[in-house]
Amino acid sequence: MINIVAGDNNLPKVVLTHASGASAEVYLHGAHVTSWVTAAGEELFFISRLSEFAPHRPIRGGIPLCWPQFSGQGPLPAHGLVRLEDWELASSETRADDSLVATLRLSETAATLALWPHPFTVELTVTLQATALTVQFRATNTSSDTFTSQLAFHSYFRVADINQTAVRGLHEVMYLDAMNEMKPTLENGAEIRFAEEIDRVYLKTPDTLQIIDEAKNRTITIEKSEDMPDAVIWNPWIAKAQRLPDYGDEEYQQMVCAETGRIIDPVTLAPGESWTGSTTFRVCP
Ligand code: TA6
Repeated sequence: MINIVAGDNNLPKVVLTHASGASAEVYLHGAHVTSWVTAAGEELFFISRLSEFAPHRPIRGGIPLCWPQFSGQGPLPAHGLVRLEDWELASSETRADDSLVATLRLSETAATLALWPHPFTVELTVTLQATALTVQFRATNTSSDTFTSQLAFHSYFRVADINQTAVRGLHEVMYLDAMNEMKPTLENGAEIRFAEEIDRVYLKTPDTLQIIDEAKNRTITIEKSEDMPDAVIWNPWIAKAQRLPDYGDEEYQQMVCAETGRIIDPVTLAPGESWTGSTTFRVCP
């Protein structure tokens, strides 16, 4: 079942409820996925208890969409424009295999044109199955000029205890270390564990990453299915957590960002051209 209901601060959200009991929620604000719940009722995404749900403000947690710019890698607001705008629900359907599909759409607005003078249409398609969630982003250049853009799904996963959490799949992959002036560095660990702020952009990564939540005996597998060469691993740890106004001081203990995207080699689109990137998340158990 797919319907639109009033969410936090009365912002509209699309609720997908799968026949298995699994569910997901995506706010029209920013086409922001804020929840993915297992059939057993376990929430898999992190949302800060201090997150704003307000016009032109980002939601802290879930899957912020970073487009056309990642982080501060350009002149636009951090992580670009589209997570700050109100999208529309373009279509929704229940497929023969019981998967639920909702597509949200946004075209340029006065606010985006004021900062980035390019007409565009972007779509986010969310597909919910019993033990998987897929997000697919499609950008189309509807202008008469060429433009270049980055895309990242800035996914915040909930974990029981960051001290019992590991990320696997990035062994011997090069990363740019945001904690060391973006210095190119080789990942020499078979897994990444956390004891300080980690903020790394991994380049040309394998198509599958895993988050191991040892305390919950749970694995989330991240499959980068279409043109998503890069991955970002981030935990703010203590000092940065205390500096973020929409993030609880202690919340670094219950989350890890494992992001996927096209960051280092941005996409250049000629007029009329489109680009698509997608990622599938699977949970076990
Ligand atoms: O993806 C990691 C990162 O770029 C970090 O540097 C940190 O700034 C994080 O994103 C959160 O960004 P935000 O603008 O949502 O506070």
